[in-house]
Amino acid sequence: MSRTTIVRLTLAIMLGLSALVVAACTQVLPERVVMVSDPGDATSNTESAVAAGQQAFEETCAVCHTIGGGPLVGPDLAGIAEVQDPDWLRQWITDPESFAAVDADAAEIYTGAMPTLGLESPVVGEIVAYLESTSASAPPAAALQGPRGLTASEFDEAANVYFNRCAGCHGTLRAGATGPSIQPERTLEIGTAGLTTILTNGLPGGMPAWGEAGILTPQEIELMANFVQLPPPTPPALDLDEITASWNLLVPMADRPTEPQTERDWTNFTGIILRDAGQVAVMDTATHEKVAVIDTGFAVHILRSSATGRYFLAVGRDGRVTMIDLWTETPQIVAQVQGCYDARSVDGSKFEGFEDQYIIEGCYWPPQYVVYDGQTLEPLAVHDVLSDDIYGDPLEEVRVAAIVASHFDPVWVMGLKESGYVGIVDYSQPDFPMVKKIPAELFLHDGGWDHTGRYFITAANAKNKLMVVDVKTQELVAGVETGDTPHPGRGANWVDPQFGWVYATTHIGEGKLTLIGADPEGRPEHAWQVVREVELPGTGSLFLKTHPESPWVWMDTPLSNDVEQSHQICVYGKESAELETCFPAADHGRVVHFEYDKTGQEVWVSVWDKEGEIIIYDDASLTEKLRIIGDWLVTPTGKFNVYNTANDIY
Ligand code: DHE
Repeated sequence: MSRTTIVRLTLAIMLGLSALVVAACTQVLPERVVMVSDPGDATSNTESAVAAGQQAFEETCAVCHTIGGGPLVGPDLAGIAEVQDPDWLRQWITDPESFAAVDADAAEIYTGAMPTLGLESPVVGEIVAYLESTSASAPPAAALQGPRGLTASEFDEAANVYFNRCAGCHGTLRAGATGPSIQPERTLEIGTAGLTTILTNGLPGGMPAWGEAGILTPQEIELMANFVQLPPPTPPALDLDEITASWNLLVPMADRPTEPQTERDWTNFTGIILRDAGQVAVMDTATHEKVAVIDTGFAVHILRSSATGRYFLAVGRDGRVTMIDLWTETPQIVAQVQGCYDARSVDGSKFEGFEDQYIIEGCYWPPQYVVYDGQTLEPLAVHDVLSDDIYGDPLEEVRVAAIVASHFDPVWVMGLKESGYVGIVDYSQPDFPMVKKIPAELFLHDGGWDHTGRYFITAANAKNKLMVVDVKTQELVAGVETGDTPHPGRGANWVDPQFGWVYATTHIGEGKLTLIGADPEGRPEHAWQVVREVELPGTGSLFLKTHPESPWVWMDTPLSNDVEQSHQICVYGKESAELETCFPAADHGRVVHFEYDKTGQEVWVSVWDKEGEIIIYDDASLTEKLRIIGDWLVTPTGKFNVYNTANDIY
């Protein structure tokens, strides 16, 4: 095999690999890296150009590449100019995507992982000059700098930052899922300097620019660059006795009202998560009035409504479940419990005869689910979910992702992220066992029901697919490739004029709304296949939402690299089957997540910011009705209407 072929193959493999491992992470994304440099005599291969090119390389390219230090996210580029001429390199570095469209060599290695960095032409020239000065046979660059020892308090501080900022994407044990594995085998290869650059500037594909965004200080970045090269601490287990010890029944059943004490239509209340305040605001949706702001604890992630709608169930990233009673004159907490150290999902029992009887919490850590009494949150059972993945690879961490409650069977259905199984828990059986594990795909994240409530549709982020599970037969029926990192939230269901019932998702990694056929009985020829793809301006979409009474589908792009796009809302017309409009909804924060009122006439959207807002739109005319602002609206994210959430209307 010629050296050219070897280098090309290495490039192809490494870039392909990086596309996989640099999966998107649903938090703050880096701004595009733009080099600021004095162009000087840039195009000539002079010493000063080489020196400037080396500096530019270290500031920009060294995030993914080394010269003589071995592959990182991308290949080792020592001597690359011996196989690709300078003009080729210049075009590749300037705009790899456009170049791949016209050049066969570039097309062969282009996977989308190499970003367009927005470098000015003289800077590109300097980098090429530097690459030309390197040689494949040159002695390797200085050895990578490994981690320094951390004091016990530094280690604890780093573990805390890791939990808050990193664990959601990279996993508690750092084995990766939404983001790549960052266990020492990999991080030691990158070294302290490379990790510092990555943590500061982010990576294309979703790694946030923690430093650039001002979220982590340089000291914290230094700490984290060292911490992630050391073995991860072993997180503790949490057994039923410990969970029971955390249980706090604030209002026993005997002291609760037997009928609603409020004059308001509590079935139309909307709960708003005030993420960084650790609070939930309960709104009277009909009057737009704030009814209560309730302290629920650290970084509340989602709310779900119990089957009757009487209780809001909040789950925080500290694994705490909070039960809020909406029948009291003012909504109030009636019970709290901590079943996990880290969690994202909670739901109630919804099958007839079991309404409000049980509650399930899915843990990110430890790998387990916990079942509680549906009125008091008394812990009843805890079950381990750790297993090999669907391909037989052993795992040390399996996180419970989305959970949905069936309306037709006494079961909860859950995505088991790292293992790729969909688990079915039967709550009509003693001890609430997982009765079935259906192999689906890696790594399962969010999802919801189809329009009939028979099929659970969930995103397998790492494979760019929606997986469809028939909960009636307890079988996987399809895996549909939809685009780069589908993120449906709970998804959206409606009748398409040509294809009948469809289910839809937007994507984190590309600007696209994808509709799949979802009527296997009426339209089997389209079932579980992509029937429409609609281009959206901007990547980084997290949520879409519709309502049976609405002609529209609302979509956000809060994680777009483009600040303007992170402020926008896009609306798709169900009847026209076209993108109706995209418009800026705010001039600050990130515009995220939609919820309808009970009747489907209003849409509420959050401006996720310290100075947060809730914007209320008239759905029919797409016009703004009201903008709620106030000191109490700190980082509003998800919103959950009682009626829509209890009845799975989306
Ligand atoms: Fe979420 C749903 C996990 C980041 C807001 N989020 C979910 C679900 C999971 C999940 C598993 C499905 C729960 C269910 O249906 O039972 N989210 C994660 C993560 O692991 C991730 C990527 C990183 C993390 O560390 O948390 C993440 N999520 C975010 C955000 O950055 C958001 C925008 C704000 C936040 O709270 O951090 C966010 N996630 C939400 C919301 C939902 C959600 C609002 C519920 C959507 C719905 O309509 O039901």
